[in-house]
Amino acid sequence: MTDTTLLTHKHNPEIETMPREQLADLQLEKLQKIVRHAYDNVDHYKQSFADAGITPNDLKTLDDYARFPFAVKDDLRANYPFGMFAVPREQVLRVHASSGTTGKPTVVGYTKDDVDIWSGLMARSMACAGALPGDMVHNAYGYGLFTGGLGAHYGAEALGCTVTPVSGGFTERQIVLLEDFGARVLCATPSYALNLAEVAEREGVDIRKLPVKIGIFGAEPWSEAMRAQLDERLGIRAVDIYGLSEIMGPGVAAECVEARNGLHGWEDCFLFETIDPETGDVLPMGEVGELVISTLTKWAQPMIRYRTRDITRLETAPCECGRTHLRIMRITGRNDDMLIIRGVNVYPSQVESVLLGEANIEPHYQLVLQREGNMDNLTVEVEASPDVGPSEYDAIAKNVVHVIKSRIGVTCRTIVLGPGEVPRSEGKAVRVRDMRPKN
Ligand code: DLL
Repeated sequence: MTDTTLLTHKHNPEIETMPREQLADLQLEKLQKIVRHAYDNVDHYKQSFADAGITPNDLKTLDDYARFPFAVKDDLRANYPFGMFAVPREQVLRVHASSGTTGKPTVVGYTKDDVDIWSGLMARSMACAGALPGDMVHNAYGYGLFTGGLGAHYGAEALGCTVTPVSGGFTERQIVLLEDFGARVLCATPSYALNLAEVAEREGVDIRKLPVKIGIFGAEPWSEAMRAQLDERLGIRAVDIYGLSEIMGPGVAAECVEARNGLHGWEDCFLFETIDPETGDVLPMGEVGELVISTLTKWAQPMIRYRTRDITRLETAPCECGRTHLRIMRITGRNDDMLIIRGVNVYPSQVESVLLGEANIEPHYQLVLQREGNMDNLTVEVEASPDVGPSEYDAIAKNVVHVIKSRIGVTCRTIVLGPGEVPRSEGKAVRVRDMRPKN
């Protein structure tokens, strides 16, 4: 059944449907400019290009680009706080930062033009995901140093929406605002959206009957099984959005609500590659590897071949929505989130897909890693549904151990917790508790 209210509005129709050859020409032209800007203004790039024996003059075709060095998160840390800026600090209108688990945060800066381009791309992404000018947008991404809150806020305004800047937390109040303001679009992390659904159920509010129709969810890995849960429990179309602060923030790529099959990466503003994470070699289109992104328009802090650590594959086949920009297929996880349990590679999102298909448990979980002797052991903590009693927990645990072994190939222990006992998320969910000694 096609719901015509879900056909998307194209925010920049000419750009979004530009023939791919024309897009490639545009990319080369912009890339040459930004590479030159980075080289001339950032010591880090001057040095890393010199180490690679290359200068901006060597960039004559897009194929030449594979010879340019990568940038990584540690380069931002090493140049903390403003050493990667390519313009005087006075021209930087805004900074954001991401904390990470260790060490100094990584700082990112934006000129006025950068903020305008970001807002435009975020408006385009939200429209692609099904938002329309005039919509009421409930923005539950966190406001502050995190790019989610302000990124979605400026994007929604640029699209011509009315924004409620609720940020994360105070979940009961969020339900009241959703009811009273009648938002059609909900922006949140998928784990927080699930938390909202659960609290609404507890408060006796049927979110499915509210005007909210579109969920624009990202900032953390999530699975198709989670999408099915969110569609069902919120009565919406849950759509994936991707981005990272080092590159811009949310709005680097977004799914179209028509196909919901991979995120259109905006190639007029970014260049996407996938590489073999071990060798750094560029992979042929369509092969799974680490996503590498270059900014084509970011003046305050250009990123040249930034290694995102995110694992995915790129797809250039035409999409039913008519947009020509490539698709970043669902991000399964990050290199550094990958758990290696007795030689088996496991991403938390794989465990999520398995767990969400099982009866008698809720879609909340955490993976706990412990070292015993020389062995790493994985314990999966799941939460029982309210309608099953503790006498059934043992059978549930045995079943979870069995499905994880048979579907992922890894042996784990399982602990079944009672209703509400797995911590709920207000932003990015914590999926892994690593209790192994730090060397
Ligand atoms: O999470 C920006 C963002 C805000 C994206 C709101 C979407 C919505 P960071 O905090 O720098 O920025 O984290 C970036 O989060 O490298 C991925 O590992 C992960 N991530 C972001 N979106 C997705 C997604 C924001 N849709 C890091 N699927 C990225 C999977 C995602 N992982």
